[in-house]
Amino acid sequence: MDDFFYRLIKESPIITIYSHHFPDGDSVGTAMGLKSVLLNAFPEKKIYCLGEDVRKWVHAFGPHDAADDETVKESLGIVVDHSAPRRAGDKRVLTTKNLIQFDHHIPNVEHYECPCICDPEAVSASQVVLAWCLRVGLAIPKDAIQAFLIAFLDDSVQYTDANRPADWDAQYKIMLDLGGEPEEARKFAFWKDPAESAYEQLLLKRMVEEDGICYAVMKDEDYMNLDYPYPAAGAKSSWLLKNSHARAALLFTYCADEIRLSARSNDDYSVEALCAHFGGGGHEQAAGMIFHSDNFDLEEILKEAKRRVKTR
Ligand SMILES: [Mn+2]
Repeated sequence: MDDFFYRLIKESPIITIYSHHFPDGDSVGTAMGLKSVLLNAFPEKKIYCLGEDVRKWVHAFGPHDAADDETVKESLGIVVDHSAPRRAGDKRVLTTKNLIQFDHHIPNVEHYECPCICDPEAVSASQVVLAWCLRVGLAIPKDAIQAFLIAFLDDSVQYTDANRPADWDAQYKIMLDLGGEPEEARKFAFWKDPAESAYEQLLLKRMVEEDGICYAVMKDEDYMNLDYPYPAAGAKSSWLLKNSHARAALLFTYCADEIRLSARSNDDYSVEALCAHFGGGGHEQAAGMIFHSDNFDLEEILKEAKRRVKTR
């Protein structure tokens, strides 16, 4: 697969790279880093990063590129950091001449029908792309390793120091050895949008802590009024856990007819088992699920979550 991807890229004069809908730092940083690696190796190519701009990541990487429909149709598309076309930041992803994918999400029922290099154990998609670049012998320019490092740090925030994957340090070291500058990267990865600080204050007000768990239920208008993006709002569960004394934090975030549960835990409390009980999944200490108004019963979920505290 490594060589197949390399050959396809080498043979394609036009390349479009796709971050996901409501992008996080990993999807944009991976796309921008890959663009830099490929432009460095193949300066004659036309390469475009396509997707949505959000303030925090424009601050770190600058805006996405613009490409017309014809260009997209003639291009090799490269999907990064998401598993299904529905999640793409630019829906023209399915109109490309060829399509390949780098990811670290466990493929869903709904997924891209294209060749994929995927490592579900990886902390970040940037790590998957970087590993491929190194395996096929591509040089990593300074701005690329910086983008990959910012991406990696951003996807790392979903873990606490206690529950981050065992190979986190090794991956971090690889990026520093390649010239990544951690202080500089942190300035961007942890740059705080003033809207985020305001949202955290709101979360603190809403947070309920009882019987060993804490939870908050956030509505569309809560983040929209602050101009704070939904994916960022929905991912504040680790922050919630850190700011409580609970064993598990459950963050419910509405987005139109969906209610996203993002759950995090500190010790041997398995939020994976909790989410699986309702049809979701993830990892022991970082799991989630999407509910819809017809299958969302907050009381039932809280009851189950508390029961699991008691049966320790
Ligand atoms: Mn990611």
